[in-house]
Amino acid sequence: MNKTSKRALSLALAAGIGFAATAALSAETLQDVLKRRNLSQQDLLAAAKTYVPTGKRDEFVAFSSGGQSGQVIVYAVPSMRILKYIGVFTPEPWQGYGYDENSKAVLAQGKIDGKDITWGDTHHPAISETNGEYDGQFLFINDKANPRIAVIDLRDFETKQIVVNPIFKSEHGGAFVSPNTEYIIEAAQYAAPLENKKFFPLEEFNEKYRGGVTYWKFDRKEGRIKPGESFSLELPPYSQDLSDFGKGPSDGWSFTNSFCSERYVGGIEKGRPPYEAGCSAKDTDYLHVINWKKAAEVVKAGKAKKINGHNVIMMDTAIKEGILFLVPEPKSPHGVDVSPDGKFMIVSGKLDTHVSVYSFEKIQAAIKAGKFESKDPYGIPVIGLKDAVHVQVPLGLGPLHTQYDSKPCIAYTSLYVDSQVAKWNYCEGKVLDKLSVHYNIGHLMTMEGDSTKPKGKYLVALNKLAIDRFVPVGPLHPQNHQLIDISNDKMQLLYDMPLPLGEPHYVVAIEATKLKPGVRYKVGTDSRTDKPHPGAVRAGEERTEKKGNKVTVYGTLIRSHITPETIEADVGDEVTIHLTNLERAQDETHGFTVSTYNTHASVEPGKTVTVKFKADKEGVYPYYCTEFCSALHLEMQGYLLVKPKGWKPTKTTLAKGNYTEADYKATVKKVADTQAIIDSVVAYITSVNYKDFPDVVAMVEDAFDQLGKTKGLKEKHEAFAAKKDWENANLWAEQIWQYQVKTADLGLRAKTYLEQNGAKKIK
Ligand code: K7E
Ligand code: CUA
Repeated sequence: MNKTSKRALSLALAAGIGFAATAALSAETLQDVLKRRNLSQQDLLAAAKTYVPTGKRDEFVAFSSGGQSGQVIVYAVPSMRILKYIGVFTPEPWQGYGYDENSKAVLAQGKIDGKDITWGDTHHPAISETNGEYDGQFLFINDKANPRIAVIDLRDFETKQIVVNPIFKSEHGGAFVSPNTEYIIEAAQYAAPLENKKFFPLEEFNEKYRGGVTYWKFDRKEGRIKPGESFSLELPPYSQDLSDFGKGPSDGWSFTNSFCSERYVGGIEKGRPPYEAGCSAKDTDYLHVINWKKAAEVVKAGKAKKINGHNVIMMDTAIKEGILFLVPEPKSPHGVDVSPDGKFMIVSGKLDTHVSVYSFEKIQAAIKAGKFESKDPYGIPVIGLKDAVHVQVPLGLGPLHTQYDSKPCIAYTSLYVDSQVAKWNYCEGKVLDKLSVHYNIGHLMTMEGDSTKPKGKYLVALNKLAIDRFVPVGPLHPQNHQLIDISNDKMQLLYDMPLPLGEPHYVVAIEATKLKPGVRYKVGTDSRTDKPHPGAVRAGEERTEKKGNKVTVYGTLIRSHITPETIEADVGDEVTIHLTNLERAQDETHGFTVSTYNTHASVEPGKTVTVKFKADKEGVYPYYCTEFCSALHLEMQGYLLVKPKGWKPTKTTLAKGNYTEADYKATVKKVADTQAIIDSVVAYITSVNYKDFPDVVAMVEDAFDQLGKTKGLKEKHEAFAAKKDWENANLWAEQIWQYQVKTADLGLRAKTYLEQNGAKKIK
């Protein structure tokens, strides 16, 4: 019997209720539940494999692309509980993303030709790597529609940077990182002229339209991409698809597959066969094999051309320098995935039943021997398929993407048309197991499954269609992420998770223990630049300045008040409000909004955020804290007073509350009673080994911090009482009580925590 049930028992006994009676009242056996809910033993097993009881945590954290939502979705494996949405390319009100000035500055980096682009088609997230292993420091994600890439810092899960690709009009083959995150790769999809705002008719497609691949230089120390040190390769106008970096023996090389090497231009409305026919007519397309380390040297040697201010290695240079090769791949391929040991590249043919396993060793041997079967129309040497392939394996209909197991040679490939996952051995070319999924799987993901050290255990199938899996919610269905147990020979389907926020193309998962996010910022930090915020102030330094038609507020937030509580402006003024959250306690976030001015800030402990607007409407506008932060959260409020031109006050005093001496005395008694409760809680906490619990130590610190704010208030209310000013005397005494309530709240939370986590008496 554990402690809690022992305690429950003793309470029950104390209350005079027999144990048997309690059991009869509450207990339904496992068998009863299985029967009532119509569950099988297999269901029970699946539930046991995914259930994470309260107080326990998941083993892996998954970062899913948010598809058309332009965001990232964070969920946990195996419970499949959603933990967070991260605003990336799209404004996200909860985080104030796009509603405060600091995050607006990040979104503004994603403007193209001066235009705001407030959505994104996110496809492939990538976690930063050290020696080919996930290190949990940064996350990158691409926007296919408007060729951009974003950097998210995993210390606070916030988007820090958006960079626009200077030469592409679309971008599908990113983000994938090199084994030490020196570069992030991004490949174009729809060929277009590389020079901005250049028009060429489709008749000049073969000559003037181009594809390409971009290598973004990442500065890990600064946590930002360096556009000036980044470069691209001009590629033929094939539809470059996905990419992957080599590792181990293939480190220094990258691989980008392609489709529509037919270079077909459609025109169904003019009676031409459509793109889908013209782009899949040939039996093979091309895998691009690129020596990126040498390409970086070619750029350093000044052999790149500047296009739109960006370094581009032109195809003829790439051919001359020996950094670009092609290998045929069957048929309308999708996905290229390098094996954990870096020896093989696996490519699926969407319209073929095979996957092709390319051998890096064979590719290198052909390059060294100068053994090419032909050249493509642009003069790029083509290595023969048989000179590059290790094995081709028939897996099923519509193979797309491949992920790896912790066991050597074991891979999992998604079969779109078959709606299955195939488990197979890529060294020997043998199919081992197949499992049906629901329905039409796109990507799939194993734990750290594209790193050098996959963790095995679980696989998530990212199904494009859900059809009948969930309670219907109208014609637009959620996506279905299915969790699969891969720890045994046979795969077992465990769980269906609806993902109702866009089409997540890809997801990556990392061991939860590798993530080390903070719980607070250094006081006064601009979280979007990671630098001190110029508008930050400490307690007691709050002020409002007015210069001409500019009102600037340097304010603070702490349970449960906003300083200042009134902001005055004349109509037409530009109002800038800097707010610093002075809390140090974990999870004590305050929000801020002003009625009808379309602003919102999420101000986590230590953060400073700015909201700014033109007070162009005279009137009275409440502002308030938007996070339920404390018992008196609803009172965390103030007024923005926008005065009409030439307005003069006629009444100069505020209404009084008519408090009496009796009210004052009642409040003073309430304060004394509450102090007695606090004292008893403190006595308990200090009687046990609370210092062994860091979370409790933080709560105790915070509690004393709250209590410390009552300093001087007793003298204040007593001085007003001596003058018989019962209003001020009573309200200042009430303020003491407010701090006491917060102290008691924290103290009780700490006490409960200690009781539930086995604190021991020390005296
Ligand atoms: Cu949907 Cu990776 Cu964009 Cu395949 S891609 S499914
Ligand atoms: Cu602060 Cu609600």
